[in-house]
Amino acid sequence: MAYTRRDVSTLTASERRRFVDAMLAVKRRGEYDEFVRIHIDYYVSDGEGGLRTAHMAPSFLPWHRRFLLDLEEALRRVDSSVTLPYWDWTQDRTATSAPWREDLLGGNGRRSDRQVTTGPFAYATGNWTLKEGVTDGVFLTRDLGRARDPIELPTGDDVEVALRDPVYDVSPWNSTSKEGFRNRLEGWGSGRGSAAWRNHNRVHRWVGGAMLGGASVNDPVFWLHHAFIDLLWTRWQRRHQDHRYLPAEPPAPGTSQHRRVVARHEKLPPWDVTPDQLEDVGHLYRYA
Ligand code: CU1
Ligand code: CU1
Repeated sequence: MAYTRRDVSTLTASERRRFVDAMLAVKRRGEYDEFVRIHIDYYVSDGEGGLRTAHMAPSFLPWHRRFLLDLEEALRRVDSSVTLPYWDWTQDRTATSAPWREDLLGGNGRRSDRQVTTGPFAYATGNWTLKEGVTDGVFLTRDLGRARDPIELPTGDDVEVALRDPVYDVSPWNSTSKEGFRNRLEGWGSGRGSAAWRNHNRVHRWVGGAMLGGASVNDPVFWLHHAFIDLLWTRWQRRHQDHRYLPAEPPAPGTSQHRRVVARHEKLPPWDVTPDQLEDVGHLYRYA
């Protein structure tokens, strides 16, 4: 039977504890750092050659959908009552909102070195030492709201701009795609400074610290953020039922995106699954 993913602000004290305990168990078993490693390995940008699957590409949404399912499966092997909560950052918008509770993800990083020193993922607990990263830092860092150069989380209106677009994605299927739901949600904009960071990208910026860059999985809020992104995809699908994942066919040989993006019926590495197979997951889970 399908299980339910809940808004993090509605979890009970015991649900929060079970989620945290399962995360710590997955970390202790060494599985968590494999997720960090996979995300780093698949952090390929437009400027690099080769196939892009996780970011700056149409498969941004199905890639993360499958990635979340793998982590959730690991959590549920520890405790079958656990599901991934989601963080609705259009509602929970401050550095003391639901995700940042002491008994959930802990709070902001301290001033001097941005080290997270509160909650279950603080370095001093000994339970959350970073092993995989793009830097050698061993402790989790956050800079909620970016103290030195403040930015705001995306609003409901910002999300609406993305949800309103009936077309899933458009050529050139990368970070420069000006239209389409995928990039409006992934959030590669044009222009300088923080205006260029929209929706999904802007949230990574707002959290700061470990959430910047390829090793963002080191902050457990990664999963809560991407669960909300995944929920928004289901809302878009419900609103535009005649529209589907694009491209339906691989870009033709000789065009710039040939072999650079995954079409609807092509395999989505590192899994043996296609975007088509990941469009309907209602038999696995639903959102409350
Ligand atoms: Cu990602
Ligand atoms: Cu992300």
